[in-house]
Amino acid sequence: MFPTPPWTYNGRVPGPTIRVTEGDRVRIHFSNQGTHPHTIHFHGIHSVRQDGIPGMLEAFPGQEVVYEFDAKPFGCHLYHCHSAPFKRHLHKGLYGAFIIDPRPKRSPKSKRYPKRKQYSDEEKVARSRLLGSPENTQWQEFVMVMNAFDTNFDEENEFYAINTAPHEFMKRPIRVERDRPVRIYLINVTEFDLINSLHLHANFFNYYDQGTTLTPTLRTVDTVMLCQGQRGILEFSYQKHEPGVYMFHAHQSEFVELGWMSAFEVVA
Ligand SMILES: [Cu+2]
Repeated sequence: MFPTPPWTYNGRVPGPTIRVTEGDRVRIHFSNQGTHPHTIHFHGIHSVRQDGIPGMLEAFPGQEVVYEFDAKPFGCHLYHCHSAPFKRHLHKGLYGAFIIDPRPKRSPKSKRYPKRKQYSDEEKVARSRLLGSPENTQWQEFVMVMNAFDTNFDEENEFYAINTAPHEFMKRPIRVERDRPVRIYLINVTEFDLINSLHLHANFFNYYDQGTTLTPTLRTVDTVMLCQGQRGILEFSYQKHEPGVYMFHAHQSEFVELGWMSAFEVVA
C-alpha cells in the first residue's frame, strides 16, 4: 500500500501508545536512525526546554536526545514530530497516542460506615480510567488514531483509516462484549483535510473533549468532529442492544469510500 516507506517511531504507524499516570516522571530516549532530523513533540504541560521542536531537542541522523517531564494534565493526548517541513514529517507517519490516566485521590471513607468506600461521580470516572485498577478492568478500551495517506504526492489523500488500515475493521469487525462498556481514545492526525469525524451507528455516546475532564463535555451524541491534533474520549455501551454488527465511520462520505469505515461485532 505504501509506494515509498512511511517514516515511523519504532517501525509502526501510529507509533507505540505511551500510557502513564498523572504525575509520573516520563523519560523517553529518542534515537534517530533515519536520514532527516526529527523530534518528538508531546502535547501536555512541560518546560519549553522539553518541547521537541526545531532547535529544541531535535535529533539529527545518528543522534539521541532524551525528553523528560512530569505527566500532566490527565487526558487523551498525542505526540508527533515537529521538524520542518512539519506537514511532511507528520503526514509520513510520525505520530502516536499519549494517554495520561488520572491519579485517583485516596479513598474517602463514609463516617457512618467506615469500611464502606464512597466515591464521588468524578472519582468513579477517574478510577475507571486508571489502567489495571479493578474499576478499569470491566472496560473495553481502544486507541483509534484517525489517519490518511497521500500515496501519489498530490497533497490529497488516497486512503483514510483508523490506525492505518483502510477498510480493515469492516472486513474484520472489532469484537466487543455487549455487557461491558466501551471506551475509545480517539485522535485525529489527518493531513490535508480540515476535519475528520466519527459517527456511531444505532447508539449514542458521552464525549470528553481532550479527556481532561471527569464529567462529559458532550452528552448523548452520535457524531463528533475533530480538527487535526484534536482528540477526546468516547464512552458508550451496547447493553440494551441485540448482538450484531454495528458500523462506525467518518461522516464524510468521501472518507468512507476511501477506507474509513469500521464496525463492532457485539456479542452477548
Ligand atoms: Cu520528523
